[in-house]
Amino acid sequence: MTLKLGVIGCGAIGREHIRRCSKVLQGAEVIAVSDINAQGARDVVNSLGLNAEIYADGMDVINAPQVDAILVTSWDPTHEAFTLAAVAAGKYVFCEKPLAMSAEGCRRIVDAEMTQGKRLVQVGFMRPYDSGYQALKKVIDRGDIGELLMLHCAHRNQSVAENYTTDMAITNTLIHELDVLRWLTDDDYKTVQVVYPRTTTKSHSGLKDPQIVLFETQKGIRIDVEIFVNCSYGYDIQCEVVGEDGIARLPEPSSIQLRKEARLANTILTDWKDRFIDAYDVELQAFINDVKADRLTGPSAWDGFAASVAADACLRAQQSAAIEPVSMPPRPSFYGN
Ligand code: NAI
Ligand code: ISE
Repeated sequence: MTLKLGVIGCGAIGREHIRRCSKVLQGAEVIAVSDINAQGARDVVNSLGLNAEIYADGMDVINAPQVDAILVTSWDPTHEAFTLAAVAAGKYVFCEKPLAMSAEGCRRIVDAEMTQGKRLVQVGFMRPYDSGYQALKKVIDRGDIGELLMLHCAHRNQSVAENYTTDMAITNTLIHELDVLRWLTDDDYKTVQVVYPRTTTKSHSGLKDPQIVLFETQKGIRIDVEIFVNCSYGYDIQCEVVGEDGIARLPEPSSIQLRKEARLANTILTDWKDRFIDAYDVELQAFINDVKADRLTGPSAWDGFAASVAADACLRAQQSAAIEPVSMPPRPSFYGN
């Protein structure tokens, strides 16, 4: 059976996910789309030659009886309402990060899902599907570098739009690290502090950029994450894990090495779409396969909640300049151990 998908949000990642579900992946077709920018929705349907109905309201996509499962790829603040509606309709939903704008919002989704009695939500945290992060995790889990002591990480975007604000560095960007670093270290955050170096002249007014976020985990691992969203030179994700027996680094994306004019050069990617292109394919193929098997295994609503608990503490730390506690409640047995 072909899984019939409805997609809410036809912007940058919406178009990418619609393309991959329609042209690259197996077992699904996009039969319904919606965007508050109706022209954007029409453009994606026409450019891909899809036979998909265009709805004015995302809620109508969710409630359309012919739609089996939902992808939420609209702006961050809309995620909670669409995901709650999909869960209430008993439909599987893949929701892009962040799951909601606060831990409280994520908790409402967790509670709604538990009331339904089965996992219905997968969050679009794609890094655990990236081959580089998987290799790094394998090295850590095998004990090759011994007990973990420190992680040094960076999330750099070439530039961001004028509407990107200082708090979005946490809720929209760092949220990827908040998820993947919990997964890598198999640990939860205990405290967080945010410090600001001088701001780059390439930032727009009102955006403090870069920022450094400093964590201590429950096991006492220290993590520093640089978020630098106007770094100019490229899209660059770094992660170095320091253990007591050695150091492991996230591999660089492969690129041709060029020797020319007395220089040795590698290309640095500039766009998140290219950096994680394979990981997005794998995560959505896993979602499609899992929905067809009637059980989800990817990043859960609880993972979305855990990342948002840490994000809330980071937001407090941005304001207070103090070391803020991160209080993570115990995981319900519903979400496994
Ligand atoms: P975008 O601004 O390019 O696209 C968002 C689209 O959502 C726009 O076309 C907008 O008109 C539409 N929209 C907003 N509210 C809506 C509503 N109520 N109903 C229907 N459509 C609505 O943004 P982009 O970059 O595509 O991001 C979309 C979401 O995906 C964000 O939540 C973002 O955090 C997430 N994202 C995730 C990435 C990842 O690496 N996993 C990468 C980029 C974005
Ligand atoms: C964007 O929404 C993403 O999710 C990208 O992966 C991230 O690098 C970027 O900072 C966000 O704005």
